[in-house]
Amino acid sequence: MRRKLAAGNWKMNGLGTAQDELRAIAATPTRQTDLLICPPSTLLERAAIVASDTPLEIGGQDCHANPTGAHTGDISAEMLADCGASYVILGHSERRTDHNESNAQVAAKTLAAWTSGLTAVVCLGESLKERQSGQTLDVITAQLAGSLPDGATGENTVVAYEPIWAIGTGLVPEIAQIDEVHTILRAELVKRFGVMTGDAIRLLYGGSVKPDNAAEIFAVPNVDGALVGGASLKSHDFKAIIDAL
Ligand code: G2H
Repeated sequence: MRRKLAAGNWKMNGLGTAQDELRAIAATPTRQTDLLICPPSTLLERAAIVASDTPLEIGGQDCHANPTGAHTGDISAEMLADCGASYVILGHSERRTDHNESNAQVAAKTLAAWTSGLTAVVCLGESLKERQSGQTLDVITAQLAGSLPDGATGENTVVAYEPIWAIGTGLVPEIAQIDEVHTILRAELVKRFGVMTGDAIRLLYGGSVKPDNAAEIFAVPNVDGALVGGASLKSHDFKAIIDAL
């Protein structure tokens, strides 16, 4: 039985005052649900202090594939772990677009995350053009195959399906479209990693998840939670999404 995961991706948002929102999120009663917030790296250490002795886990939003070195502005998986992170988001479409990240680079970063004991939240999703031209399933299966190294398990990996056209737009795929993609992703995971492992890897949906659409999305059988952007910045909204899980 896969545990549900409510994950917040704060992207490039959050100053010191955001600790109040974190405190409120950390105090949410969770039952069967794991809670994760990925703040900007400037807030990681403070977030880890707020989260200590609570069910809230903290994660990074990216890491370098190397453990150390001359890479100005980058952060290694080991540094994230040193700050108190236990997860890292990798291959988010904003990184694939803004920083030209390839599937191979995402796979290398995923290996680095595992080496440092972090759980990788590996993101994938099709563009609107790919959706409209009927390429969605080919695109997401290729991204899954290329972005996940051998050795993925239910402990070290979470996969997040985020259609690019649904990110921050308020647009959400039809439930049948989410179901179709998650069913294919589950089948691909089982085919590659075997039934036990393929069934254990959690599949999140991401892209304009809000309190008013969360319950319907979470009712899809292979949706094990959500990767939430805008609606994770306000504890009131994020709590409503957690409650829908
Ligand atoms: C998709 C999501 C968080 P939002 O990027 O990963 O953002 O919920 O704002 O669409």
